[in-house]
Amino acid sequence: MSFELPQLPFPYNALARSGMSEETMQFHHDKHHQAYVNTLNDLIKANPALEGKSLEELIVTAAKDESLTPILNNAGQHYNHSLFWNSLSPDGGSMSPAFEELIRKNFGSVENFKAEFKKAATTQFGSGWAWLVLTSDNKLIVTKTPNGKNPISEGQGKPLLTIDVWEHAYYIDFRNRRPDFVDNFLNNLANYDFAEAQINAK
Ligand code: MN3
Repeated sequence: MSFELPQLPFPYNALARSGMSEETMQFHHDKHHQAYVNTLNDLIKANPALEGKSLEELIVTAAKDESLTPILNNAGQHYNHSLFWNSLSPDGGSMSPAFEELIRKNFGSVENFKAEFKKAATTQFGSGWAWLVLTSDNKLIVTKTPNGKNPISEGQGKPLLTIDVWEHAYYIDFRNRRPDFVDNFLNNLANYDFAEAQINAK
C-alpha cells in the first residue's frame, strides 16, 4: 500500500483573506507535498523491507540509520506537511479559554509563547520547521527542526502544531519576510483548536 496526498481540510482559497494565497496553497500542496509523497513511495518500492510500516514507524526507523536519510527526509516531509495543513484554519488565531490557560501555565503568557515560537521559526537557519510539542511528561514546549526532521525523529514528544519555514511556504505571499509570515501564522492562521484536540487524541 502506498502513501497518498491528503486533501486540504479547506478550499484552496480559504486562507487568502488571512494572508495565505490560493497560489501558495496550490503550489505548496499540489506540487511540493505531492512530490514528497511520490518520492517516498518510490523509495519504499526500492526497499521492500520497509513496506507496510506506518509513517511514524518509518520516521523512527530512518532516524536511527544514516543509510535511510532519503526515507527520513521524504517521510518526514509527508508527515510535516500533513500536520501543517491541519495547523491552519480560515478561522485561525484564537484559543479556547482552556487552551489559553494551558499556554499560560507552560509559557507564562500567550505573548511569551508567541515570542518563543517566533524565535524558533525565524532562527531556524535555512529550511525547516517550528513546533509546539507535548513532551512525555505532559509539558508544552517549542522546538525547531531542520529540513524534514520533526519531533518524532528527534524524540522530543508529540507534535501538536507546526509551521513550515521553507522558503516555498512564504515566498509568494511574503517574499523574504519570514518574520511577518510567522506573525501572521500565529495571529491569523494557527489552528489552536486542532493543537488542543491533539493533546487528548490517541
Ligand atoms: Mn513545505
